[in-house]
Amino acid sequence: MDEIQQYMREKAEQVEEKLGEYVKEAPGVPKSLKEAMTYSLMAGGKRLRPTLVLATAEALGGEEAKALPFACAVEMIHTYSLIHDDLPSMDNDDYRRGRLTNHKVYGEAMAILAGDALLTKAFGVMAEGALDAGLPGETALNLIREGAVRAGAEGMVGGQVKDIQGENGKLELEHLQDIHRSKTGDLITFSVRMGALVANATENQLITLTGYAERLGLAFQIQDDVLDVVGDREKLGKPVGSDEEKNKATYPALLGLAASRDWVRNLVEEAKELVRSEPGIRGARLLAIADYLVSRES
Ligand code: GRG
Repeated sequence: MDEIQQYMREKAEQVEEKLGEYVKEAPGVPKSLKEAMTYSLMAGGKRLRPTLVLATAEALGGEEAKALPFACAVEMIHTYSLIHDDLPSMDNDDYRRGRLTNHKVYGEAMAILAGDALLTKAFGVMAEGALDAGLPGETALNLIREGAVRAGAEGMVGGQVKDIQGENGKLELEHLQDIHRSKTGDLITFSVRMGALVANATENQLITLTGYAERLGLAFQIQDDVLDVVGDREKLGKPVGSDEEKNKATYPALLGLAASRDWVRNLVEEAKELVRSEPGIRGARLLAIADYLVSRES
């Protein structure tokens, strides 16, 4: 395992330990709800978003302990979005992170409520984290407000709505990018910005790191589409350029596989160049995470 994978595993373990504490020490929570929340929260996953919070804070010399609650909060928001995305009324998926989806185990009502509870908890955790870290009141409020915008109707939820409305048809590139900017990009950008804000980033550093995160978010999504197409071809034996492949709203369907891969590489190079060019960022880990995104297989 190379250094960055080792680093990501370590960060994932740290986050998981803290997440476990958050759900365990929850007095007054019905046992069944706690179980459903814990089931999805502790189901593994890459923990990319929390790792970005921690790596960004670290790159600016921030204290990891202060960033950890924010890392956990974004993973709670992400997990809620996955639980709801899998519901029968949305993607109707049976498996997620290698195990049965939340609603398959606990029923639809409990899955909806577990997602609701995780989303709400995330905002409590951010507020608590800001108090414990002694963040200036204005910084804390701005951060929490940004979370509401990026996770909500103007961000991830809005992106999901646009995605649902655009389903079953080929979209223009601009439209596809617009969906992903909010559906997946906003939470990734928020992760990096939280790490930066907790570590007292300067205005210029914040702008630069936002640019890094936006490129990373798009690269992540394109790469996800590429992996999907390659997986369908290799594992399911679907033919290259099948109608099904061409009619999906994905980057490979619009641009072809080679051009999609080139785009990912270019975005990652741009993201890395931004980090390298900004004074005061010790960004080796951020560069390595960007590289990992291009090389990841799942
Ligand atoms: C239901 C409000 C609401 C929003 C859902 C994020 C999302 C929005 C849906 C997930 C569906 C999906 C496959 C989106 C593409 C982005 C993506 C690859 C998400 C999965 O994130 P990973 O790969 O998952 O980081 P792990 O399991 O590793 O955390």
